[in-house]
Amino acid sequence: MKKSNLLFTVTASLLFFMACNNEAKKEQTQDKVKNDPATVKRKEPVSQPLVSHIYTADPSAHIFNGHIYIYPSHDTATGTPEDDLGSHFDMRDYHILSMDSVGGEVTDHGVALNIKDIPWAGRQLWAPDAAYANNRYYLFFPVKDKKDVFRIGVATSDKPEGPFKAEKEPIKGTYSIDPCVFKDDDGSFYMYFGGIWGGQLQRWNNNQYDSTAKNRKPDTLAILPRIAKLNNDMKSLAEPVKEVKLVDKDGKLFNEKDNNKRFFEAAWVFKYKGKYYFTYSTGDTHLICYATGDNPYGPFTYQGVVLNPVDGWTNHESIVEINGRWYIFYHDVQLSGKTHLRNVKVSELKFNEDGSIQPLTVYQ
Ligand code: FUB
Repeated sequence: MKKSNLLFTVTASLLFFMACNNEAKKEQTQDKVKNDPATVKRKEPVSQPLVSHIYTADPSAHIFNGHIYIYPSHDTATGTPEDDLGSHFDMRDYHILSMDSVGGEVTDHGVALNIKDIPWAGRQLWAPDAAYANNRYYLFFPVKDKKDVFRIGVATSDKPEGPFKAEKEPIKGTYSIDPCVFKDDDGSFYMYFGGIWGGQLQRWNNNQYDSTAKNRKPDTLAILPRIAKLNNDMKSLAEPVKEVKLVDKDGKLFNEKDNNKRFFEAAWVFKYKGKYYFTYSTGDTHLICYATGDNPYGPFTYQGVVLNPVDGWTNHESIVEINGRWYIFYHDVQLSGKTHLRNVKVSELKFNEDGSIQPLTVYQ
């Protein structure tokens, strides 16, 4: 090789090496910027809290008299220390919200029921639901009794927004949390309920209470949600409480370790094109999932995710049709950044032609 050619080759290689090195350095810097919390662009929520003057969670939405009524928990900063059983979710009353359309003005109707006015209640008014029957409105609510055992109570009103008057005793035979009262096309009402961990469902086997029962081990069958038909008085169960089977596509029950699919809490049931949709939260994996079945008792076959995790630990959904569109009501912690001070939101939900739900992510 001639001397001049050699010089050209060495210079070209050097320039090439320098260019590559610069590119690598640039990529490293870009990566650093991308991952630096100070420069990370915060994901923006696609929906805003429905109200911001109080904290609200666990929204159960219903259409009554042509208006949208939302029955949420009312989160409050009571100062109760946080623990694994959720003692910091120390709610003491309910406020009912209403609006005429999604995106419209939201009215807070004030205190609809106070824990002081529930004769048997101890502490922690958790996620409620409501129903209309017998020309009255029924508010179903979980609260710990004076022995610190969660039970489900009922209160009545002649108005959807209350005020509600609680019955003297919890509904006989009920336990745990998160009642969801579903009305079937034939007019029958069914109550779904249950929640594990702080919701105490692990303490109930064959409807018998065992205060010493612990959360299940990963390789054992997952605890199942519960159902019972309601009597016409809407204040009592028409039958013993049964388990609701939640199974995979092969008809197999989930194990506790299948915690991105197994039931944790927040049952909500609706009907779409003749099928029953059982939706629920997976709790520690923070998903809202759904399973479908052919009758209110199930079994329900797991289908997939409805709502991906939101900011905060818990989530709790209700899904309703409003003027031909479907909406999911849920909560996150946009206003406070604190697990137990949540705010309710609503987003549109889309179905595919085959009845499957398009999984929703509520940040962009
Ligand atoms: O709000 C208290 C509990 O947190 C509810 O009952 C659960 O569904 C979870 O959202």
